Amino acid sequence: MSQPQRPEKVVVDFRGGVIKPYTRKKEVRLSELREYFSNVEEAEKILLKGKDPLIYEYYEYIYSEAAGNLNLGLTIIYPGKIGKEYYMTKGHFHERDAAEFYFCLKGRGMLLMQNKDGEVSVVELEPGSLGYVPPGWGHRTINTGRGKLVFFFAYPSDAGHNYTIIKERGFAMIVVEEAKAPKVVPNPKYHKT
Ligand code: M6P
Ligand code: ZN
Repeated sequence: MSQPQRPEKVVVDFRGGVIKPYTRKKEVRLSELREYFSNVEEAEKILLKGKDPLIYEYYEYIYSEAAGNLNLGLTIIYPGKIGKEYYMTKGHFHERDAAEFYFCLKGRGMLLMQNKDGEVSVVELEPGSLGYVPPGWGHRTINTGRGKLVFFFAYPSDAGHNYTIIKERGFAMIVVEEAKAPKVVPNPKYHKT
């Protein structure tokens, strides 16, 4: 029989934007994200100059991968744009019917969601707001502010991440700066099927 599981404590450092303890840290730089941005040429130009900016990083606390548990963590998206498009996460669907939430601690952003029929929904994030991703909705987070966007997340441990759908089709909408303000506009590169 497996060992009984023991409760644990995790602390969020509101100022530093890190959780303790964490079991995994991942940094995502432009080189890993180039084809996710609508202006790939602009991304290539930056990379050719020898720059590879850090777009986002996350700290995950994985207690156990076994069904019934929660994975939680903290994501920091840095401020910036590639062309007109704000820095953002790759975005993914869950493999199984599993929800997720994003609780914003710092900064300004948007949680962009899309279901398998291509229907889109946007939740604006500012400190104190919680974006709820229902099962079946792909999700991406975008930093539309001038400082870091920091949010806390939790999702079922057996949710699984599917990146292929977003990588191949993109999101129907993208978030760009227009007249100094964030605007959600149709993605010219979106493939519905
Ligand atoms: C949040 C969570 C993670 C996810 C990360 C980055 O922190 O949803 O599970 O990995 O965002 O998003 P992505 O994996 O789509 O780049
Ligand atoms: Zn997710």
